[in-house]
Amino acid sequence: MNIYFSGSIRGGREDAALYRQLILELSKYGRVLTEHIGAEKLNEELTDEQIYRMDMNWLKECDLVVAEVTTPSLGVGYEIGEARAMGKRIICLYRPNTGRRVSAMVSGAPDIELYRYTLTEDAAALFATLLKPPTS
Ligand code: 6IA
Repeated sequence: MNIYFSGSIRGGREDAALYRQLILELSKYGRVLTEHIGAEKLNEELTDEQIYRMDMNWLKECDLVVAEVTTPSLGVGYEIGEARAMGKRIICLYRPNTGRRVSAMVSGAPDIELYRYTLTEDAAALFATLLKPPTS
């Protein structure tokens, strides 16, 4: 299973370490195509056009999108919208204890799975109930 992990980059990197942990957990269930979202340092060599093309191709290839939506990001919202139009399964994760409120365009969408959590361990337990590990 190819997993597209989506998380804020220019929207703010406050949660980068958390993204790293979530990506590590998700890699138990499939190949995470976007491991760089959790990277401490981002590759600044690509042009915006290259980034867009690369990400849209990965989005087409993926079987599942997992988006951490606590830090609001235009790019994450855009990817969720595109993935929804492609008919992909979308799991959104959100931490209400940060005091932020998730956009109604995510929480109100009937075909987006939205889960609230606090700790990485909670998200890990959630993945265990929602996703199946690869059989071989
Ligand atoms: O609007 P944002 O930048 O917060 O959007 C974040 C989302 O857009 C992520 O889920 C990524 O999939 C995608 N994205 C945005 N920027 C990049 C990037 N490099 N590399 C890969 N995916 C990206 C940005 C480096 C830049 C600071 C030069």
